[in-house]
Amino acid sequence: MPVTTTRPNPSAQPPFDLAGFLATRTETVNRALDRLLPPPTAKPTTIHRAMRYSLFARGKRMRPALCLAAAAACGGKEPDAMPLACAVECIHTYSLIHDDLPAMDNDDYRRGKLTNHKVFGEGVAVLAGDALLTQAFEIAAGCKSWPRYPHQQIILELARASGSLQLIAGQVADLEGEGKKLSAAELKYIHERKTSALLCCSVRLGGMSANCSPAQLKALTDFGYHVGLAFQVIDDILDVTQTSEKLGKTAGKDTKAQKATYPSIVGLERSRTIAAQLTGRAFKALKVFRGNAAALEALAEYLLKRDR
Ligand code: GRG
Repeated sequence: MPVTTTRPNPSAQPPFDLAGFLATRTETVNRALDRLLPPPTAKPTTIHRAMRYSLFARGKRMRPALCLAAAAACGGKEPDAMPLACAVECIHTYSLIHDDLPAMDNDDYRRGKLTNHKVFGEGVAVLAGDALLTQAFEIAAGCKSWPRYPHQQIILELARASGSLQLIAGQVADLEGEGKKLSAAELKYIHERKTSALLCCSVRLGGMSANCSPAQLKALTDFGYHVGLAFQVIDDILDVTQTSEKLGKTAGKDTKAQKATYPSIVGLERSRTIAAQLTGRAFKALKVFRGNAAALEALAEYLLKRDR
């Protein structure tokens, strides 16, 4: 069944070339990451090769894209947002490496390749994750400072989103929920932290890099929160509807691990409706940008309709 979206008046807006946006931004983000990370030849080479192995695999680069799109919506300059887009991608990649470890989800494939610990061993994979997390803060410390958002604010933003009350909290609740029957509210608690927090942080940082107004930051927070929740609902749906080849990671893992997901609690159709409703809430949050958030809108729609 096609998913209906509530994208505001799409025909009234000039079409946004999302494919072009994603292709060009993926390239510029990759180039920036390559510049910002120690080269693979830096000693000890094992750790730098391991960091780069996962970072430059087939990731969708959605968090950097959201960061850059949010900066554009606030009238910012892309080079100012770029280090923050890279910092978020480093944190995201760290979380994937650790999530795949035998002590966590114990997965063999990620981003279309063998997982980090399968190639480099568990010890180096833990350290590669740690190094990427630390790298994110080094990158953020080296970025520009903005009148409304000095470095302290930027570092705090990254630390809060990745800390024990958000990303880590979500992962802990996810681990503790395995094999248990969770309510929809408990599942939402996990999704808010495990997924939405970092997506929300991505758009907020994009806005901050444009020295956005408090009203714009509030709108981006609202947008990021809802897009983040929709993202995880879709992720859960794809886990049961797509192949491992398409996803680049093992499909059907949630069912196997007896994880509570939206499809397992409310069924596939209702899950699709919920994802569309959440995306609708995200679109509404963009009103304040008065038509200047075409990239964010297109990304939200794409994330709802994605197949990987
Ligand atoms: C501290 C030991 C330790 C572990 C922390 C925080 C954490 C491990 C894991 C985070 C949990 C996690 C992986 C959440 C899922 C979020 C999600 C849906 C990720 C997939 O994102 P995509 O589809 O991936 O954007 P790509 O590969 O395309 O970037």
